[in-house]
Amino acid sequence: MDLIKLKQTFDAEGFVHVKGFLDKAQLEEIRKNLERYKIEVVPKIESTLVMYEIRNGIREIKQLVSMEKSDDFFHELHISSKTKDLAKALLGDDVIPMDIEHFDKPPQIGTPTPPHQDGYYFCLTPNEAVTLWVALDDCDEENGCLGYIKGSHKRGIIEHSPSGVVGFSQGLKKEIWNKKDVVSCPVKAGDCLAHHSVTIHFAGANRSENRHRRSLGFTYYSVHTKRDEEAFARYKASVAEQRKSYPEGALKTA
Ligand SMILES: O=C(O)CCC(=O)C(=O)O
Repeated sequence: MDLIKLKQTFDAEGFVHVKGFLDKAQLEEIRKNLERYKIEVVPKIESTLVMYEIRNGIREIKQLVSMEKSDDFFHELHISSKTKDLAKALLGDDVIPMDIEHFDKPPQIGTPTPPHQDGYYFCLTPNEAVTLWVALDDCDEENGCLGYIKGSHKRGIIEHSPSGVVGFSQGLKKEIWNKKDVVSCPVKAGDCLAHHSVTIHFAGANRSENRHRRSLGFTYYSVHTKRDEEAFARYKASVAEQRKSYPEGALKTA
């Protein structure tokens, strides 16, 4: 991995595609532990940490939040040099590991991810953070790969509004970008897409017959940033309010 080149692309475009970030054995180990986590850990954790997609009588996990807090394997992965060194190189700073989240778009029922900036959720000043989105399946436009707005990390944080989407509570309502800057990012299982916390990104629905679109998102903040506690409290209140209108079963029952 040429970290200097990756940082140049990250700084210029707000995201970068790292091909073959995980080797076959690492990918298999993570997939195996994800399945173990769903069976052993999910039944024990609080309901807000597990979100489901529900449609046509089918209910499947769509997101698992803060996995590093409830499980040693994911905790070790979060602080491992594999992911942390990439985050450090891209931000050009020491980093604090914040969160590991699992995202799935189950086949046929996985809904779109609204366009958003992670930084709107993080509420940091300055907004210096990175998400390493590591694909656990091959992803393309049919099963809902990520898309980015190239260069949008230079625009600062834009006002979001409640989206009503389970797990992505805030979104950008209008398309306030140029079509030529939209980059769709198909990836292979084991690849990593790294995006800056101010980069606008989104994903389509999973329209495939039987292909899951699983990933892990590793979030790291720069050590030189601070959370704006007032803004964060407003964000949390909005999430809590929206949870009341989530469909029955979208969160795990205790
Ligand atoms: O997986 C997705 O659809 C969205 C992921 C995302 O928004 C993120 O990792 O910041």
